[in-house]
Amino acid sequence: MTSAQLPFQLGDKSLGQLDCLVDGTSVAARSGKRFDVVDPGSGKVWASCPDCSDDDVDAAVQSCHKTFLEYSKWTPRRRSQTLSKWHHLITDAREDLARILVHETGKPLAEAYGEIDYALTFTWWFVGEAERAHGSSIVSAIPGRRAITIKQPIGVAAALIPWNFPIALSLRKIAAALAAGCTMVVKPSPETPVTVLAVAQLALRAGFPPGALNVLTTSLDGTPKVAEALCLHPLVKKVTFTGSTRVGKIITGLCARNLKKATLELGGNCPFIVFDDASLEQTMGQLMALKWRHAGQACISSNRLYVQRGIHDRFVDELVKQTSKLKVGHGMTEGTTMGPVTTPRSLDKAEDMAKDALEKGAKTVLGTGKRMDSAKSNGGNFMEPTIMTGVTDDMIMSQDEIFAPLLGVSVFDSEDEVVTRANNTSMGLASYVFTKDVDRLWRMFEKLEAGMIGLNTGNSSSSEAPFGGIKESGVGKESGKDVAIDEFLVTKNGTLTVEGHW
Ligand SMILES: *[C@@H]1O[C@H](CO)[C@@H](O)[C@H](O)[C@H]1NC(C)=O
Ligand SMILES: *[C@@H]1O[C@H](CO)[C@@H](O)[C@H](O)[C@H]1NC(C)=O
Ligand SMILES: *[C@@H]1O[C@H](CO)[C@@H](O)[C@H](O)[C@H]1NC(C)=O
Ligand SMILES: CC(=O)N[C@H]1CO[C@H](CO)[C@@H](O)[C@@H]1O
Repeated sequence: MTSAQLPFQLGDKSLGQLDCLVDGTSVAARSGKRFDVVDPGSGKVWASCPDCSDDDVDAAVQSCHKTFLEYSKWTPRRRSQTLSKWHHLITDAREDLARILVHETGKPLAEAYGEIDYALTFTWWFVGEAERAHGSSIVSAIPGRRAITIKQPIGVAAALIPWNFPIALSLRKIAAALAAGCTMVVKPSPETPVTVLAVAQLALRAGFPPGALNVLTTSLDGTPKVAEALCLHPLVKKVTFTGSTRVGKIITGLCARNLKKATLELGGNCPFIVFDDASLEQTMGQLMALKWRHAGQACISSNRLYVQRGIHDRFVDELVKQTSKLKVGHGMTEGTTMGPVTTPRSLDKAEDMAKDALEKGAKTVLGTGKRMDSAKSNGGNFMEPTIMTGVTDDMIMSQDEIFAPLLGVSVFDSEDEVVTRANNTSMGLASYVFTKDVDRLWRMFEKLEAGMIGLNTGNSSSSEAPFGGIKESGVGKESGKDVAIDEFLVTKNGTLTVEGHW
């Protein structure tokens, strides 16, 4: 299939690139095999990409390594200027990228624009970071000794990108690596290869050298082998992964064999806590945007909703009222406010969770907890938003990430109780708390076990703030000053002996 046959028009046809990008050229898999890319909103195949295997990895890494030897010597200013060009080319391609994104992920067009705008905050951030990654000079405790640290790019990096925010999460990783002076092999998720190929094409056009950014696509079946070959390749010095905790542990194990540095952004199970004194209007606005965005498929989504008893009934009424206004449909259909889930696997999981909750005593107050029947779904992976009350901590939906338009409400009484319950998970990505009592807000900030705490907001991720979890939600940071670019740098310590008196 060529880009000429895409089911939508592209202003810039060269962005409909469907082959891998290695060393600045389009290449197929060595095996010649391809896999299908499916529109989650219609179930229709609309493109195909090379189904790479571990056989394809070495050439991509060697190309990155060869380019690294040159690119790492570019001045930070030149890297910064080229990143800035890339940023502007992506901005200009916003409409084309949004259309591709809708057909890969299923999200509504307005959300696709939202993701691109969010993604662009990262490219812009790393334009600035490139020139500000500095070492330091250190006065020693020992007479006549001085120490100086310098930071240098670590080498070829590999990035494994998920399907829920393919543009935002690829730009966040790629921009950091390129700013640091590293080159990178990217493996997009099998659901969303085309957006990643398009931004890589733009990087080449911006002036990054061939081999600075290589993209290998692969199917779901091919993914473990390609990921393993990237993690184990001796020339890959750094791995950055966003995905499930289960896979994150496998990646860590592979990297550990050669003590390779890894950044891991893993699962969530984030609590969203509403105290009696919260502003109903503010809290509801934030919850609606956070929970239903991309049909619940975000790692920082609200997974467990804890509402204090005094406000519980009013809160549920308002939540049901507002959620029932959502318009479920294809992401390109005018007026759609919630799309399908990206993969049919997500529907199976959500149905199992809803069934388990009902069996354990929860009540459905909106929706069915089941996929839409085929007469209505038109081939897409649709589920009407479903809300349940009486949800307890022993239900699967309280213990595992939901990643679907299913929301359970739990009631709580005291601050101590809700802290214990909120923290009682192996995860620690984000937590959200809503209250107008500033003392309590501060206490909750300190007590909740998560890497990111939303204080009267459900919208706390931004390029200037460090993004990353604690506990089993991950290791390392992906934005923010110094910390994110440091993930791609090594620090060297020079010690100097100074002789003579002055
Ligand atoms: C690094 O710098 C510190 C601080 O001056 C110094 O004490 C230490 O010996 C240095 N380490 C190496 C390995 O050079
Ligand atoms: C934590 O959760 C587990 C089930 O996941 C439960 O058995 C245990 O009682 C909970 N602990 C607290 C302190 O709530
Ligand atoms: C989060 O806040 C930013 C900045 O105000 C805004 O542009 C964006 O739309 C918000 N996102 C959501 C999901 O509410
Ligand atoms: C600060 C605080 O209260 N942390 C608690 C969070 O909850 C976990 C488990 O429920 C406790 O172990 C922590 O002490």
